[in-house]
Amino acid sequence: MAGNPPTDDPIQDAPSVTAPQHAAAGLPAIAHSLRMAHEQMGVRRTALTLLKVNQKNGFDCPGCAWPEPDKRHAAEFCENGAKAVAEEATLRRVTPDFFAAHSVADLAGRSGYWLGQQGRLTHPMYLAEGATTYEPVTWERAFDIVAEELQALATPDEAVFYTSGRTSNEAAFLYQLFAREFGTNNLPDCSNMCHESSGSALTETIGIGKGSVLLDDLYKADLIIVAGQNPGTNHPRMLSALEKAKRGGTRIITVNPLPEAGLERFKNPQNARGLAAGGTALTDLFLQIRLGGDQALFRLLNRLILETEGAVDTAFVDEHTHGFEDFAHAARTADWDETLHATGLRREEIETALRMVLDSRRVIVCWAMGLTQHKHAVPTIKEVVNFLLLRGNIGRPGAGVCPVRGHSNVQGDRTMGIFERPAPAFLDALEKEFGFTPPREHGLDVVRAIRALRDGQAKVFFAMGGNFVSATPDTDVTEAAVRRARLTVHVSTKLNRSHVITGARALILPTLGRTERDRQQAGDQFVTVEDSMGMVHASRGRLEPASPQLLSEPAIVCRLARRTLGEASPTPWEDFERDYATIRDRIARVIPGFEDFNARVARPGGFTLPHAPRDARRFPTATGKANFSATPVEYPRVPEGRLLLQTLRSHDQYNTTIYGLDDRYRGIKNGRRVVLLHPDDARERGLADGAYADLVSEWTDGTERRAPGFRVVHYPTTRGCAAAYYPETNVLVPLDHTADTSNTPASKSVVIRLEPATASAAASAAADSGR
Ligand SMILES: Nc1nc2c(c(=O)[nH]1)N[C@H]1C(S)=C(S)[C@@H](COP(=O)(O)OP(=O)(O)OC[C@H]3O[C@@H](n4cnc5c(=O)[nH]c(N)nc54)[C@H](O)[C@@H]3O)O[C@H]1N2
Ligand SMILES: Nc1nc2c(c(=O)[nH]1)N[C@H]1C(S)=C(S)[C@@H](COP(=O)(O)OP(=O)(O)OC[C@H]3O[C@@H](n4cnc5c(=O)[nH]c(N)nc54)[C@H](O)[C@@H]3O)O[C@H]1N2
Ligand SMILES: [Mo]
Repeated sequence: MAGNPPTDDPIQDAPSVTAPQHAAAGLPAIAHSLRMAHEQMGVRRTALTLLKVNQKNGFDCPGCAWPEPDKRHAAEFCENGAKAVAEEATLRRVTPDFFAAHSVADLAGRSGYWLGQQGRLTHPMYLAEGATTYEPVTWERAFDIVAEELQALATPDEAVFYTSGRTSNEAAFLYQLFAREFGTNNLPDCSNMCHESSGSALTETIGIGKGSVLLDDLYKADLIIVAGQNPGTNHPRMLSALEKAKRGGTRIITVNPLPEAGLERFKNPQNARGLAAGGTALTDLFLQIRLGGDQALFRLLNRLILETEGAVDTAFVDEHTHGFEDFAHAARTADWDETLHATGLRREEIETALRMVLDSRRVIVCWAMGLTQHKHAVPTIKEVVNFLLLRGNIGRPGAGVCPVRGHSNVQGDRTMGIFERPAPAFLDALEKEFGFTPPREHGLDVVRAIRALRDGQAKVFFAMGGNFVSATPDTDVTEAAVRRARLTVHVSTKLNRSHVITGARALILPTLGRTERDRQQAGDQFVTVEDSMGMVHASRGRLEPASPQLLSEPAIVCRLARRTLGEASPTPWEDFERDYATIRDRIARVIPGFEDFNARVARPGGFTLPHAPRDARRFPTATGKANFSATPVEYPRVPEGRLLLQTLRSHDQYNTTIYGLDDRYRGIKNGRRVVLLHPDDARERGLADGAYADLVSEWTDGTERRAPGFRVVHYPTTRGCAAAYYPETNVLVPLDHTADTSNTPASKSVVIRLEPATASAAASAAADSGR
């Protein structure tokens, strides 16, 4: 039997702390994932479900976007993939009775953890204007309400259509088609908060906003640099790939303010070496950088490469690149002392790294949120590209850029046109295929959408998945903004805070998850996804849906489109709902690389999308070459007595979904309101390990934001750099604190001061439990 959801809430946030671990996975990971799976699904369903994850005839893990190896294990999942599956395949249910028993105000006082643990949504629910509880509603009435509000808008640009990254290619393609036929490019997505900076930097420099390596390249690399990423928690299957690379002789440099256990040593639960013996040490060189110091680090490496006789691949630079001279001048004149100070490293460490780079013919740089969520994230990633271009490390085996994506189909959603700034060629193709005129003006990204809601310029907020109010910055501002909407609509699998911070009217539309059977008139359907390396493959759910009322995401879009656009729409929405193969036929005609989509995706394992720099050293940029960038080095300046805070994930969460209250590898148990501080930074402030402090962020306009009652943990982080979990700390991130160009919230670089706690930890957890 599965266990019951927790009844006590506000949660007792009472963290207990032991020393951080130095290895990830191993037997405890298996035990932990099975325990969580059994709690949610019971024993039988656990066995049935987990064996289907990431198999060629199974479903794509709803966890991360890391690709599957060609030769699969019987259990091709990881501890955190198992938790993601258990969350979705849980036997717990949120029924109309549940909503009758809990008013919206009651639910708004609960923690995100408690809300998520209540189980799967079973019925479409409606909150009428002025009502205090959600009531069940028919699908027909629900679509009428949305259509009514959309048609009442002064312009289509008063609607916002948000997407989270789990949505399949088919659903995403239909959703953007609907939004554009309706008349707006307001298609913000979670990518705006995630790898937007990577997309911006890569498009400008190599001509395509995606990574240039395949899984096999990792095994061929001489050196892999993992910067700003914690794969032990967020991409655990990447550790198997790094282990395999290591055993073939690859060396690894890790760049991170925190010593992350998974990168130190990996005990692969899929082999005897990992289970019985000590596992594999992964990192050869750990560069414990200051937050935001990565551009400076790569600039110094670049300067040293330029100063080393014969180190530059001049043949590649001459033939394939543009802007070398300007860049080389900027790098050669980089001020050593200041740039070194920005990294927080010693010169010897950088020289050691340089020797490893010069010893390596093939180099890959992997990165995630530690690089993308800074004010100068785009120049930072451009400097990484400079570094790779210098030695010809793009467009040959074992070398390249590897931005490691988050959500399992976030990359595919972009490919399908979920983007507020679509390329003209994409809109031309839509116009030609579907015979309507898509809007050309750029739409709103996440931060701009919040401003538009705040200022009354957006009135209908529709979300295809995700948890908008908890994932976005500046919680108080964002919640107030969303409350100004006429209508908020969420297509969701599980209850979350965005369902209870509503516009005047609100709808919850419950949908199928990846694990579930999707039956339509033409028979059982599958959907497709694209992983972080541009591989497209099918995903087929097998479980009976959580409730007979659920509609699939494609069906929801098709019905809403028919109801809203009416007879005038030239699009065969009914056919699309009946048979998803007809959607793929259209995708094949609109999106390059998807030719013959249905036939190619039927092959086991799917197919790889073309990538000009990777495949042919062709760079589809404005200059027709790969562009060097000569941007000035930036780094966060921290006023006297202040610290820089990064907001990150614990081991027991999936973004805003909290699986549990432990962060095992970091030695934290039973609580999330912790702040990790360097012991000297803590002592200077008179804060013993176990003391409680408020985090107060200071913004340039003089405003302050407070997150009360965090337990201080003395932790081996870089001096001056603190860390605490998101989403609890989103209240501290100002809406206007974003990356240049990409407009991504700079969630890894928030200036804070610490103050002795104003209330006891339990009281502040309770006060703040709604987050
Ligand atoms: N289990 C699980 N899996 C997930 C997710 C999840 O929440 N849970 N989320 C998914 C999503 S959407 C995403 S985007 C990814 C996120 O994957 P990650 O990017 O690994 O996630 P974060 O926890 O934000 O970790 C950021 C890492 O960068 C480091 N870092 C922070 N700032 C800096 C810096 O300035 N420089 C350097 N060099 N390092 C820095 C931090 O110490 C930390 O190790 O994971 C995906 N997979
Ligand atoms: N401070 C700070 N803020 C951050 C970050 C950070 O590092 N620090 N990270 C940012 C990043 S990288 C990201 S990607 C965003 C994440 O932002 P989002 O993608 O908006 O948030 P999630 O928590 O992933 O969304 C979880 C919800 O998705 C719904 N869901 C799950 N599966 C499905 C499905 O199959 N279909 C549908 N329709 N719904 C589903 C469930 O209802 C669940 O409650 O947060 C960002 N915010
Ligand atoms: Mo993400």
